[in-house]
Amino acid sequence: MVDYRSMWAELDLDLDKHDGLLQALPGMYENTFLIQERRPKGMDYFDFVVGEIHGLRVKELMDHRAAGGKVVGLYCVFVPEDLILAANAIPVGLCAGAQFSVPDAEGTLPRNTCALIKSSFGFKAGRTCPYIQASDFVVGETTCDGKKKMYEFLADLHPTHVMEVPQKRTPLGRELFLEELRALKAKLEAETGVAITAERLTQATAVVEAKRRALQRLHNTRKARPVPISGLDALLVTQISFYDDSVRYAEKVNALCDELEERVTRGEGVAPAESPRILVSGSPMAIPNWKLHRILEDSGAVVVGEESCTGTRYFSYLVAENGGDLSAQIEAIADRQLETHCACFTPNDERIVDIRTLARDWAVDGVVHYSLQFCHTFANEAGKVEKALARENIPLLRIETDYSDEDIGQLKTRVDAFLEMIRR
Ligand code: BJ8
Repeated sequence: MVDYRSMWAELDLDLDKHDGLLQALPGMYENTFLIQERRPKGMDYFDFVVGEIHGLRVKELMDHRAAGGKVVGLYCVFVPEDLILAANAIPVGLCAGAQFSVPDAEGTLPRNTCALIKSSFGFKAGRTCPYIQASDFVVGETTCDGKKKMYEFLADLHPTHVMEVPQKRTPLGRELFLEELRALKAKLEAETGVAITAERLTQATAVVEAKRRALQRLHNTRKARPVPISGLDALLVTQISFYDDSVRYAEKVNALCDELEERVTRGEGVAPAESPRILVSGSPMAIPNWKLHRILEDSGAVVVGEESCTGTRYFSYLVAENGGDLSAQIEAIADRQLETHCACFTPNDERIVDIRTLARDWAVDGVVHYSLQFCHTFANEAGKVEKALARENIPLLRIETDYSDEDIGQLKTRVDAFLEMIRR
C-alpha cells in the first residue's frame, strides 16, 4: 500500500476529516459492487481505479503539474474537455456526489439547495476533495441558479472562471456560447502559456471522442436481453470517465466492451432475461451516488440506460466534419456541446425525444425520473416526460431524493410497487 499522506498534506486537505471519508468508502463499495454476481472481468480495472480514487490518479495530476502542466476542475459537461486538453491541461470532474461533504456547505449555502451543489461546495469548504485542491482553477457555468450562485462563494476559496451558458437554443444563444468558448480559450492560453492551435485541438478532440465512442459502444451492449452488465457497473464506468486519464480509460472501456459483446453473442447476462428493464432519466449522479441504481437492482430490475449527464447526455454527440481550421473547429465543438439536452434550457423538447427513443430502442419496461431535491429544472420536466411516455403506455415513476440514506426504505417500497405493476 502506497502512503499518500504527505501528498494530501501538501494539498492542504483536512487530514482527519479526509480519513473519515476514506474509511467509509471500501465498505460501501464492497456492499454495492463487489457482491454483485456474474460481474464482467473487465470491471477489475474500474474497481482498481475506485480503490485509488484519492491516491494514484491524484498523484498523476500532481506529476503533470510538476512537469509544467495545469489541471482544470469542472462540474458540468457543458465545459468542453478538448479545449482544456489542447492547452496541455488535464480536465477533471470534481467531487460532488457524497452526503459526507453536505454539512460543510450548509453554513454558507441555503439548506434548500440541491445535494450536488452542496456536496461540491462542501468538498472545497471542508478541504476533503483532493481533485479541487490539485486543480489550478475551476471552470464553472451559468446553468442552474443554484450552481451559478455557488460559484460566487467558491471564487472566494479557489480560482474560478465562470462561463455563461445560454438558456435557449437560438442563433443568439449559439453566438453567446461561441464567445464564451473563445474567452475560455484565451483564459487557458494565458494560464498555461500554450497556444491552442488547430492541430492541437484536432488531437484533443480525437482523444475526447474516442472516450465518447467507447461509452456509446458500452451503452449499445445494454440493448441486449439479457443485459450483459448491471446498471450499477455501467453507471460506475461513466462516472469514472470524468477523472481518469482519457486515453487509458477508452482502452479499458473498449476491452470491457469486447467481453460484453462476447457475452451478448453467447446469450449471457447479469440478470434473468425477464427482469424489468428500466431507464433512469434526470439529474446526474456523481460518484459515489449509487443509491437509486442499487435500490432498483436489489429489487430485481436491471437498469439498461441513463438519460443523464452521467449517461447519454455526456457521450451521444460528436463534432461534425468542419474543414479543420481553428474557428470552424471551435464552432463544431460549440454545436456538439449545445446538444446537451439539459433541463436548464427552455424549451427543452429534445430531451423528451431522447427519452422516447431510448425507451423504444432499449426495450424499456418503465422509466424512473430522478430529480435531486430542490432541482427545479428537472423536477419541472418530470410532468412533461410522464405525459409523453403515457401516450406510448410506458409507465413512469417520479423520484425526488438527496444523497442521504434516510429515505431508502421509503424509496424501496415505491420501487417495489412500481416493479410489481410492470410485472403484472
Ligand atoms: S448539463 S444537468 S451537468 S447543469 S441537479 S446542479 S441542474 S439543481 S447538474 Fe447539470 Fe451541466 Fe445540466 Fe448536466 Fe442544478 Fe439540478 Fe442540482 Fe444540476
